[in-house]
Amino acid sequence: MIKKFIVIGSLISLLWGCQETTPPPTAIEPLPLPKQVEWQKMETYAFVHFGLNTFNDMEWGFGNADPAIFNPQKLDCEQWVQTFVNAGLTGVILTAKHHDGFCLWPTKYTDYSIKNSPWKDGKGDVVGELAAACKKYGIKFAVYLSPWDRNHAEYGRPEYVEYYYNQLEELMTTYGDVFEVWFDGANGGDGWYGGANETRTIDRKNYYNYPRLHQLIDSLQPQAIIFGDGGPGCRWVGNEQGWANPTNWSFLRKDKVYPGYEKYQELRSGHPDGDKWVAAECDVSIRPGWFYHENQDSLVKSPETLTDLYYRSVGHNATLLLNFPVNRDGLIHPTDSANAVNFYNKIRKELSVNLLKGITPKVSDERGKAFAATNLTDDNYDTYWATNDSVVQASIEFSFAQPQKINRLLLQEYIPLGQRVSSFSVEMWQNNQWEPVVIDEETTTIGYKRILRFETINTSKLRVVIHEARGAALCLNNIEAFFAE
Ligand code: FUL
Repeated sequence: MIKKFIVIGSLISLLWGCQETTPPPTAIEPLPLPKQVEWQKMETYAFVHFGLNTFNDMEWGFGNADPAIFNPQKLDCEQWVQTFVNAGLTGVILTAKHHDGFCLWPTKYTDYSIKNSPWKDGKGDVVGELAAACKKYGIKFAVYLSPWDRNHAEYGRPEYVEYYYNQLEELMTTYGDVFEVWFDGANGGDGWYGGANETRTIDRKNYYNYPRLHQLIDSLQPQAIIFGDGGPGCRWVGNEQGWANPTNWSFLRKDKVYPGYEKYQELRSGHPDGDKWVAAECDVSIRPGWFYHENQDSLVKSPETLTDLYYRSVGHNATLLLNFPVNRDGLIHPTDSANAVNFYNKIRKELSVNLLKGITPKVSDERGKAFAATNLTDDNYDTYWATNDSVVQASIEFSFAQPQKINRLLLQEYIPLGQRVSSFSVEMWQNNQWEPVVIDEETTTIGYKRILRFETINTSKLRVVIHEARGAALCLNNIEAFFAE
């Protein structure tokens, strides 16, 4: 008898052991680098446009404005950063140099900088002050260094490219870690160019020797994500309004998308057959302009508009880069801070009580204990539910003790193993049967994060049905549902 128990016992532990060692699903390329996953988790972060344009009431300075006009009386980078922290923004990207060529740090490579402004008698450093404020308040810091330079006499010639590399190197070695480096796509055209006052066009694909630039950044700041129209770290989303398409793959086709690429559809949706991982970043200004203009004080985006953009950026598998035009005093205008903070509070309120927390969903397939359905609701990013190989259609069903009002659903794929889902739907239990939840956008991709908004339903059961996916198995790490009043 005892022997029998021992045999059964060892059989059980053998089976248990087998389950424990079920290997994870094979990763499906293209894959994000670990730093791209960390970057995407930042979700919302700030942009700051500030410089001579602020004092000239312009968007694109010609490159000939006198540095003497740069004289903010109350500049306080801590005020900016406190606003960002209160608005839930996890980092900030500063226009260290915009197209007019004026530098917000005392670079040794040109006189066209704050060194020659009256601000702090030419001894100030906006880049340094902002980097220090970010450190103090615990958010990340990054820079925008415009490739186009309408001030520089050599712009368009090889000499300017060397100058540009020197500036970049200076920034990358003086101010500590940056999380991103932003390369703008607007390049070449008319400008001051040291007095030549003419139009200069460049070959946008080759002039800057981007591969060399990328190597420089990788060697000095290996954790930094490089932004560009075609990446390589993250991509422009093809509009400056702060939204991505609901169908949004984090892939692009290698070498097909380059600075100045004009197929916006591909930037907005990625490419399902892309072979490199370049997730989208949605940039938008809280005001109509990127730079401060007093006549836009009444045109600051409302918390409601920003909330809508959040759902269409972060909720569409992208990040949201929200710009603050710092004013002539050197401060973020009170309306901008109030709206940004109220936006954050609104999002937090809408997504505060996760109705699925701790519920173990009933799933149609499960890869074994390490990949159990409980991983979908355990609040741990790195545990995920997975299906067995060759199972890409599955249902995930949640039952509630009492009917629940629901109007938001948040889904996440475990992207370290790739982005897979290409079609899914949501259903509710109504009149003793499953009925579709009406969602007025495509339910195709999920990616790092997808958030759906829909008319309030009242149901005792909710299920997500996955119809199609790339690769041989499904890997989702999180599902949440909310009722936003
Ligand atoms: C654009 C620039 O031309 C704008 O001035 C702004 O910096 C925006 C973020 O990118 O391409």
